[in-house]
Amino acid sequence: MLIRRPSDIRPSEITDPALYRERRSFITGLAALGATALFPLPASANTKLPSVKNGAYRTNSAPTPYQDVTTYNNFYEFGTDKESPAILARNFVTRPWTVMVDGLVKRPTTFGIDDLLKLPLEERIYRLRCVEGWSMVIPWTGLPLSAILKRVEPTGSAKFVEFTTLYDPKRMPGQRSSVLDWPYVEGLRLDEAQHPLTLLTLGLYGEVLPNQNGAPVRVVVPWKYGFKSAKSIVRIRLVEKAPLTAWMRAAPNEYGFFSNVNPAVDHPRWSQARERRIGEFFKRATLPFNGYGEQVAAMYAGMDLRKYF
Ligand SMILES: Nc1nc2c(c(=O)[nH]1)N[C@H]1C(S)=C(S)[C@@H](COP(=O)(O)O)O[C@H]1N2
Ligand SMILES: [Mo]
Repeated sequence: MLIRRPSDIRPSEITDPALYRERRSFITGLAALGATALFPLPASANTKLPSVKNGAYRTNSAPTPYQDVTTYNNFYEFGTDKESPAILARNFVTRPWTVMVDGLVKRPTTFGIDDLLKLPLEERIYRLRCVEGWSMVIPWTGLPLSAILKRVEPTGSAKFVEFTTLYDPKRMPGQRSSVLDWPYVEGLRLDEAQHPLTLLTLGLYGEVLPNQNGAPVRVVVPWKYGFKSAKSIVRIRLVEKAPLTAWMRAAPNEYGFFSNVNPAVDHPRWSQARERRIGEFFKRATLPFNGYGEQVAAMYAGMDLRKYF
């Protein structure tokens, strides 16, 4: 494999899933005592996913408990309330699965999911801030999207990247409702897609992605509102013009193409100044670019971020 690990990762930093599992076995213990109603368990334990910890991407905050990460979700293909995805995606089958990377590239390639899983993966702790005002801190496993983009060789006319979620109403019951114009489409400017923070994500908490979190593969773009991080993607297309995203189609005055986390620009129906970290009681101030400004602000130099919201 030609993709190399960044040189700053030492082998001693290999993830120890036992650390994460301690808490889960505690919960399992409680379940055995009859506390299942308080701590509903996932239907089955997911497969471990080996990775190397990339210490360059961590935070002082404790990760959001696995239980919250996997039971409080936005995934409209499996219902519009936060609890539905964990229930309705339980039996979602993610094999076989391919991701087609095409459009304005020299080498269009279809990646099989099991080949992606064999690449050298990293674990990075990212905060994810939902446009609705909550946030989580999650240890994600994946690889920089830039590594995949490099392999397909974007042509000079490629300016944007479009992500498309699977469309299959038989398997995704939420798609039988017209709450969105399916399939779910998202997009990034090419430089954003190539930014080292943008993670093609295959797992969390040292396991393959739970279905409700976008199995088997999604993107995570931590300086943007959560909806930019499209789940269960089947196609990544390099294009010349900014893709028309599912949310812009649904409500163009509420959701812009960029959707960088910005406490100074309110959503038309609510303030974006504060957020509730799931598991915490008090709200906290939302940071520009979700706290990743040092890494990403330069990409927007000179842009009016009120206009390009
Ligand atoms: N295909 C698809 N991707 C999606 C969504 C969706 O409804 N469909 N919801 C988005 C929103 S609004 C958020 S906040 C995040 C939530 O990711 P999580 O459930 O893993 O925390 O997924 C995003 N990706
Ligand atoms: Mo969201």
